[in-house]
Amino acid sequence: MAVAADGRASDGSDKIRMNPSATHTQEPGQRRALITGITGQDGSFLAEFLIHRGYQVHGIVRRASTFNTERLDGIYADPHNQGVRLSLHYGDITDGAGLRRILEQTAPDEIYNLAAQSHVRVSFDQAEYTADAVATGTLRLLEAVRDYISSGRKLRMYQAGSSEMFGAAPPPQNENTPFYPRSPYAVSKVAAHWYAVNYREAYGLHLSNGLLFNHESPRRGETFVTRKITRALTRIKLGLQDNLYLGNLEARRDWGFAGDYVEAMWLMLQQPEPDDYVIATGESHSVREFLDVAASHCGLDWRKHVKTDPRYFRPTEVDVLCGDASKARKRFGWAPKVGFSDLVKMMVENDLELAEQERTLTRAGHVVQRGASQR
Ligand code: NAP
Ligand code: G4F
Repeated sequence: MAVAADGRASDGSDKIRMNPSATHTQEPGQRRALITGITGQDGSFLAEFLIHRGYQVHGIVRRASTFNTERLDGIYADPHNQGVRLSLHYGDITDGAGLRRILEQTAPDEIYNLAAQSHVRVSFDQAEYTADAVATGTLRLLEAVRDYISSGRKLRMYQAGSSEMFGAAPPPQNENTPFYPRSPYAVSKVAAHWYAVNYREAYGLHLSNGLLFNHESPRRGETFVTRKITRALTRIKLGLQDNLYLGNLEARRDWGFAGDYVEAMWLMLQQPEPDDYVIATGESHSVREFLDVAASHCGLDWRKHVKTDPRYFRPTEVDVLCGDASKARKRFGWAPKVGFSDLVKMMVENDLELAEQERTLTRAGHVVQRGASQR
């Protein structure tokens, strides 16, 4: 059962508009944003950020047999109420006709293309689908946007690029570093990047590519390594699990806080000219170091609990990512606010609270369902 922002229980079916134009509410002069991938970590932070700035936010949600709007519960409001600022629309980045229809119906001033099969390891198992969603999905959206602006309508677009595109290129990586992708996901993001550059040059689109390094939060999917670690160590601390199975502990990533990174997406679209920007903290840490800091917050020795499972190794790994975001700092003053240690602490504290809830329910005899796999 999903719970709406007002605490009201909802079966969720009324959250997503089948015909958005029928219930469209718009204040005069209010800016409109359309977000693909709104149900993901970044989509939920971005939607909150834009609503806070007075935007009318429209989000594309793909149909699933289970709830996939939990991250939006904090900002969801009943669409029948007046002045509702968040509208959700069924759609899929693999369905071009649907994307066109939503574009026409929502008439956004800004589009943020965040939809993706975003898991690097999974992209080796689902390479064709990853390319369809990440590369061709971006192309579908660009084609819809191209036709939309051809009648003189204005629109700005953000394309979610990734530090994975730099792959094996040595650090520090900046906007001039050549791409050397190491996974089907990264190759697809490189393709999406170049589609975006081509459409910007060919059709005069105000489109900026963000080259974002890893960014995390308590809303991070539980199969990415940071959240997998904080979920597992906090459960181990409370006696709910014994071991944590991981892959390569030596990989280094430039980890920032997702809340800081969505502001950079917005800032890119507020610039007079479109461009491409690296967004990163400039600090790199290994998975092993992440374990050290998370375990020290939990008062645990992780070496007693962490075991290696070769399933989590990748056929080709990205060893070191460390970004140089000086262009974004100079152009629009962006800098990360949350540092590595505070980020880990924030995630551990959140997951400790979840583990405590789970332990309380378990002790009371309830069966607690855990959604995430250990992937
Ligand atoms: P995420 O949590 O995995 O969210 C991905 C979003 O895309 C979800 O809303 C997901 O919907 C949606 N999606 C997946 N397949 C779709 C499809 N076929 N049609 C429509 N929507 C689809 O990812 P994130 O961490 O928020 O990242 C946002 C974007 O930034 C992604 O493009 C990612 O590749 C990129 N990126 C992320 C990072 C990072 O460190 N987080 C760094 C660089 C770039 P469901 O909820 O239904 O699955
Ligand atoms: O947390 P990860 O799965 O993130 P990865 O591969 O860096 O990708 C994330 O960041 C990208 C930006 O650079 C995004 F574009 C992408 O969408 C995604 O958000 O893995 C981080 C590192 C890897 O080197 C991996 O091999 O952690 C290592 N690792 C070790 N054990 C593990 C595990 N990763 C996962 N997911 N699970 C493990 O058990």
